[in-house]
Parts: sequence; structure tokens; C-alpha cells
Amino acid sequence: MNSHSQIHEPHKIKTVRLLPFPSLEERKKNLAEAKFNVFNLLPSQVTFDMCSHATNAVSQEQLSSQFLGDEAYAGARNFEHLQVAVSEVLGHSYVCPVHNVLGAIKLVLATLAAPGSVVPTNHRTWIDLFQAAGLVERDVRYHQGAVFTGDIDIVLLEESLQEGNVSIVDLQAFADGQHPFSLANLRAVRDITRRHGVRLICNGSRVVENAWYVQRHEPGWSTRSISEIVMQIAKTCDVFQMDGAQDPKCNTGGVLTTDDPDDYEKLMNEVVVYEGLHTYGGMAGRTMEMLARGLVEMCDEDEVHWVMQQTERFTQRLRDGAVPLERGCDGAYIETWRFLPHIEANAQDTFSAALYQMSGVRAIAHGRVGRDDYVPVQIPRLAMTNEQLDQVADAIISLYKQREKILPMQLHGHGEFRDQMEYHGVLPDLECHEFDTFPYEIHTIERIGNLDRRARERAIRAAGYNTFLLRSADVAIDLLTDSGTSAMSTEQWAAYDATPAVTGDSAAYRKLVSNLRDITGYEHIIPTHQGRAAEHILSTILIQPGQLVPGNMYFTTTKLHQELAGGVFADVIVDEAHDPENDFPWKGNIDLEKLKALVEKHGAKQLAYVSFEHCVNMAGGQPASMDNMKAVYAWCQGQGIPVIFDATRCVENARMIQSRDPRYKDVRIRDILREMMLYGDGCTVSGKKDFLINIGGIQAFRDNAEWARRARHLLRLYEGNVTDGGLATADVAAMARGVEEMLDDRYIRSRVAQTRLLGQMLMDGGVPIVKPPGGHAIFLDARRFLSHLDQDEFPAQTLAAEIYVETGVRTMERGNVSKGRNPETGKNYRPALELVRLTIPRRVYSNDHMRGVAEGIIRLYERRAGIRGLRFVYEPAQLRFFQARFERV
Ligand code: P70
Repeated sequence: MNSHSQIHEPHKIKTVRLLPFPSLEERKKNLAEAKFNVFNLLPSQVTFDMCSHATNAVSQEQLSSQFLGDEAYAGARNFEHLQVAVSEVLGHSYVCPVHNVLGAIKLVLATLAAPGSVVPTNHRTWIDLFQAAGLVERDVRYHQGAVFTGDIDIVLLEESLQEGNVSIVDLQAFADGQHPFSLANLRAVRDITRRHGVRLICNGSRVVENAWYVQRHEPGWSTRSISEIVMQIAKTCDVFQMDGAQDPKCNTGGVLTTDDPDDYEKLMNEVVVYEGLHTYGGMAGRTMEMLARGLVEMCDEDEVHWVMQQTERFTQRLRDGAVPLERGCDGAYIETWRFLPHIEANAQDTFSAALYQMSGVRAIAHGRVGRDDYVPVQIPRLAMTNEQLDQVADAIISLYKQREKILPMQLHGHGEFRDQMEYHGVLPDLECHEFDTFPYEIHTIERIGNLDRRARERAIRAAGYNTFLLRSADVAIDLLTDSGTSAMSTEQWAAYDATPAVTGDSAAYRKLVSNLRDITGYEHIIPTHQGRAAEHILSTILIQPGQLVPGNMYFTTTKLHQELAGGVFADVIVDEAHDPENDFPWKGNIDLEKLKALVEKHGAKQLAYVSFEHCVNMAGGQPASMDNMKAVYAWCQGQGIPVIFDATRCVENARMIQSRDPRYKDVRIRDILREMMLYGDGCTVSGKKDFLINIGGIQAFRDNAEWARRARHLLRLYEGNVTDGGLATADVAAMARGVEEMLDDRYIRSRVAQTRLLGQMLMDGGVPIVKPPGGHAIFLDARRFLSHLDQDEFPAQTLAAEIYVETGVRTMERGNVSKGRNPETGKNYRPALELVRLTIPRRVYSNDHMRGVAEGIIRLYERRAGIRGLRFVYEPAQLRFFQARFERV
């Protein structure tokens, strides 16, 4: 088991699905249109949909398997893969595919249960199907169980079998979502059914959760893996059924599996009647492929522990809030008769409607009217963070506190099943629950590196103590950079997939131009393949050899291109930026006096332009104030000096203005950004950061048509078409969509809050960091962290390596190694700032990941005295930080 699996997810986010946040007014209208039955709400009307069936996030491998369907009618390769997965995971040799779990049950009842016979069972979920097949269900569940409440009452079962007229015993792992059985009980049942010549059928759609209970609570199983227990459960039964949309995290589909050739033959002959051919059973080829992959992945130990931890945490929080519930395998089953004792009829639908009205959360009771009185609040597997779940729990607790205000609804239309119910209602006057968390759900995940400490020690030694040389597969949490590491949204992917490749004009390009014109107010929008391509073009057209380029601290690639064009960089950032302990809120500001002094000394003509970076990377992600941008621009206009932004992190800067400048507290991010851009004549952008894309950049000019003409000329020479800058058209489309998403106030608020949270946790642990926390990263002050090391023992390089060994977290050195040697003296520069950067990718990590990072670094800080420095064993002449190798002193 992963040592940190309880602290944070054993995966990171690969793609996100954006969540809608309807207003109270919209929710009221939606509810009325849905006839007060939440079944009728659309996904676009629901913030958190608390349902675990087919709603889970999947791994990127499972998603990609969706594209491997060979869609043959007979003998598809996908079916062969399904057979292999079943034999590997469940241990059964025969597989009968079905369209979903109902298909599986129907087949069993039609082939293996004698008409009119009695079916002893521990669940109530499928008893309608029993009745329809002319079978009589008998509840033989042992209702007094403490943990294994799904166990069978052996005496009762024995009695039923002795009465005769039984052909199958039908069990459910985690019966009705609430009752796990023990392996000992299952084996006892199997012994009895064998003795009576009766088949044991088991629905294992939630076998994994049941296996976790066995591992946790059943004597003798604590050292066995989830895989072993799952196979034990399956092999104990004669026929095993699985719903593809539960534990295997498929979107539909299912299987029946067995070792009995005669039973298989019966099932196989029947499957053609109701489902499809015996090699696809009513599933698309891609569904079989996803199911096959999901079966194998569902037993991943770390993932199971994470999912079950979420359930325990969620139900515990509700219990602490006194909410009456039954804990389920996948969430909390609300006891609505105790939640709403004053509502006599239809308490379930009344609860669901009230919860939606006050929070936008949906919880649905499915099935037959009057079957039971719970409303399951289920957790979609892997799709939500703990923080989101805490807030959903808080919404329910808040509803519980105001439960007396909830009014009965009048039944208007009804049928046998819950989806048919319609009501007339009076909207109660409820206090609403406001969410303050990431405005997206997890759509796909990527498993993260999972090495133990000794393996990490070996990995960093092999990498010459240089985090650039580590394999990403060996990294647990990758904070090397926020560049190109964002999780794209499903909307971005949809645009990406739908965009035809062209080498001319395109809808994607037009959309990018119109969106960016609207966002920046700039007329000329020129796509580039990334930031440094725009920097090259800008420097070439605006710098005359020998001219100065003042900037608010340098960035490596920016400065390099200025120098290649013959320019000389001049630092005009405020002094506060160079002091890591000064918590001035606008450390990205330009010191106008320094700028004026340059003009006085050299003349305005000697200044090519002012290079003004938003949320200055090298200063620690520190913002510039609106007043500073205004003042610089006003003065520069008088002097005829252009101002060009590096708007790579412009949205983070806008959020800093929103949170730190009271005048902008209630101004939308898009309006703040538009005003910021007013105080410049153009910008370069590395789109790989705030624009929420993995590749791309922008060169833009307000209205200077001559600059734009020359820029496009260079673009054609060096980069690609004027409509793509060398990007795939699909990536242009993803960027056009990314710039819309980046302006969502909830998104950018949660993004910057995450960085601040990491900074705060480190500061609370006494760890020295650059203050105040920046927009995209936290910078550790390695000089103070490792104060016993000389700077030529490379404290920041050492610290980055030690952080990796301690925590599996990858960070980046920004100090003596990065700065290099003075060519004149041959000595290291020994810069004032000796930092380690913890850069946070966008939409990729949860706050639990951040907690894991902070705890690990605080642990390291406590034992810092024993840490030894590094010396070079290999030192390249140029940009040595990328390839250098070290050993411990
Ligand atoms: C980082 C990345 C890139 C960047 C930037 C600002 C403010 C331009 C660029 C260049 C990647 C990086 C680059 C060089 C050394 C280390 C890391 N910053 N302006 O991790 O854009 O990469 O798209 O060409 O931050 O901070 P691009």
C-alpha cells in the first residue's frame, strides 16, 4: 500500500468537466419545470450529481481504450480482451457479455431458476425482476449483523432449502449498497448450496467495496490484497455478475462469469434472445474494451483505499452533523423518515427537491415507489475531491438544521416508479449553501509515481541530484513547472477533436482572434507555438542594437531574446522584490523612479520598450498593482516609449488585484483584465500557463499595424502560418476555448487560493518561504532552510533533491546553479535569491495533494541539520542547471 495513499489521491487530474452553478432563481425555475422531481433535471442544471452509477472518473488508459473497439459483429478482439481480464481478475473461465446488469439478472433467472421456485436472497434491489419471472423472493439476510450486515442467516437459509423448491440462492456483494458480507459467511452459504445441489449466484457489482470490508474487518484477511479477496469472492460463487457501470467504472455493460461449462452453454444460448451474440452481448466493442480495462484497474489497492476513505470521511462528517443516515459502500443513505419526520408522504422526493433548491446538489432515490425510504447520496468514484465532498456534506447538514422549514409537496402525477412522480410544490424559504471550491469535477485521472523512499534515493542518485533528470514516472507530485501541465476540460477536448487540420484560415483561428480581441482590447492577435517564439519576434522588431530594455526583473527566455536582438536588459522592479521576507503586496511593480533615471541618463530614444511582466515569475509570482500599470503607462506615453506586457500570468495578476485592492473587490476578472491591458501597447504570452493549454502562445498589438505586419512576416519565416503560428489547428481551438475558461471567477479564485494554502501551511510549519505567497508558485528560501551550507554547496539544488527523497515531490532549483558562473572570474555568481520553486499546475492537484507536500517539507525542515550539500561531477558551460550532475559532499 502506498504510504501516502491516505493523505492524498494516488493520482492526479488529467481532464476536468466544468461544473454549472445555477443561481437560486434558476434552481427554483428548474425545479418547477422538473415537476419537483430531480430525476428530470438536466446535467447543465446540477452542480454536484451525487450518483455513483456510470458517473465515475476513469484513468487515461481506460478512456483511451474507448477508441480500441473493433466493432465486429462476431469474435471481436475486444471480447477476447474481456475474457483475459475476467480470468485474470475473477478467475472464471467462461464469460457471457450483457448490455448491463439487468440483462445479466434476466438471463440468470431465465436459464437457471425454475419457474415458481423460491429465491433466498440478501437484497431487495432486483425483486421486481424475480416477481416478473414468477419467482418468490425470500429474505434470508441476518439482520442483526454488526459490520457484515449483508451476511446470510445460515439457519434460515438451511430451512428454506429443506423446504425444497429452491434452484438458486441469489446474493449481492454490498447488498442494496449498504450491506457487505463476510467471506466466511459466503463460504458457509456455498457449502450449504453445494450440499443441496442449488446454485449460488452473486452480483458483484460492488465487489471491491465488499473486499475492502473483508480486508479491514474480517479476521485473517488483513494481509491479503484486494485482488486476492475479489477473486476469492468470485470463485466461491457458481455464477458471478457484474454491472459494468459500477466497480469497473465503465459507462454501461456487464458480464456473467462461471466455471461451469453446462451453465455457460445455457447462458450463451439464451444471450442471443435478449442481449446480442455471445461474443458481444449487447455491448459496443469499445464498451467491452473499457470494461476489460476497468476490471483490471478496479483492484488497484491505492485507488480502493482512496475511494473508501472518501466514503468514510463523508459519512462521518454527516454523522457529526447529526444527519440520520445509513453508511453505504459508496456514500450516505439518508433516512428521510427521520430527516423529515413532519413530512408524511413522499419524504424522499421532498428531501431531494429541497436539497437541490438550497445548493444545486442532486441526490435521487431510484426504483419502485414505496420500496424503501432512503435517499442515497452517492460519491461518483474518483470524480470529486475531499474538499468538494466536505462542502456537499455541509450543504446537507445545513438543510438538516432548517428541516422544519421544508413543506410537503402535493402529488400531482404518479406511477409505479420514482421517475414517474410529479408534484405541485411551494418553495420553502431556505438559506442557501454557497460552494467555494474548484468549479470542476475530475473526468480522467493519471496515476502518479509510487516509489518508496529507498527507490527514490536510488532515483535521485541516478539523476545526479538534479530534478530535471528524474523520470516523471518516478515522481509522485510534480511541481517542476506550471508550464504546459494544465488539465484540459472536456470542452477543450471536444473542440480539439472536432477541429479539422488545415494550413489556411480556420474557424479555430477566427474564434481565437475574436475571443482575444474581446479579452485584451488588442486588434492584432498572432498565434505562436509558445512564449519564446513571440519573444523572439517582439525583440527582433522593437529592439535596435545597443538599446536598453527595462523590465520588472528578468525572465530567462525573455532576457535571452532581448540580448540576441542586441538589447541590454535593465532591472527596474521595486526593491522590495529582492527581499524574500518583505511582504509588500505589489512586489511585481515597476519603480518609476528607476525608469525615469534611465531616461535621464540615456534619453528616451535609447529605451526600446518597457517589458512589463504580470505576476513576476522570478520574483515569486508577485503581482503588479493597477495603479502601477496606470502610472507607468501614463509616463511612458509622454516619453514615446512603448509598454509591452508579458501577459503569461495575467489572469493570476487580475485575481491578486481583485483580492488585494478593495476598489476591485466586486469587479469581474474579465473586466479587471481588460483594464490592465489598457495600460500597454501589446503583449507576448506563453499560453502554456494561464491560458490552460499544453502548448501555444500569443503575440498581440493594440493598434500598431506596422508592428503586426512585421511580426507576421517573421512568423511566416520562422514559425508557421499566420493563422496557427506552427500550432496544430486543434491546439489553436483548445487555446480559443482555454481563454474563455481562464476568466471564470470561481476557477481563478480557487487556483490562487490553492497556492496561498500551500504557502500558509508551510509558514505555519515554520518553513522559510518568499512572502507573500505568489500566484503560481511557492518559493522556499533555501539559504535560510539550509543555513549551515555555504552557497557554493548549492543549498537550493540540495533542498530540491532532498524534497524529492523525503516526499516524491519534484521541484525546481532557482539559485546559484541556475545563475551560472561569471565568465570573467570563473566563480559562481552566488545570487541574492537562493530558492526552490514549488510550481502548481492548473486544475491538476487537489488541496489534499498540497497538504501532503507541506507535511513532507515540514518533516524535512525538522531534520534539516543533518543534510549535506552537493558538488559538481559534471558541469555544462551553458544553462548548466538542465544537465548538471552532482554528488553529496
Ligand atoms: C516556467 C516556464 C516560461 C515563461 C515564463 C514567462 C514569464 C515567458 C516564458 C517562456 C518554462 C521555463 C522556461 C525556461 C526555463 C525554465 C522554465 N516559463 N515568460 O517553468 O514561455 O516556455 O512558452 O516558451 O514564465 O516558468 P515558453
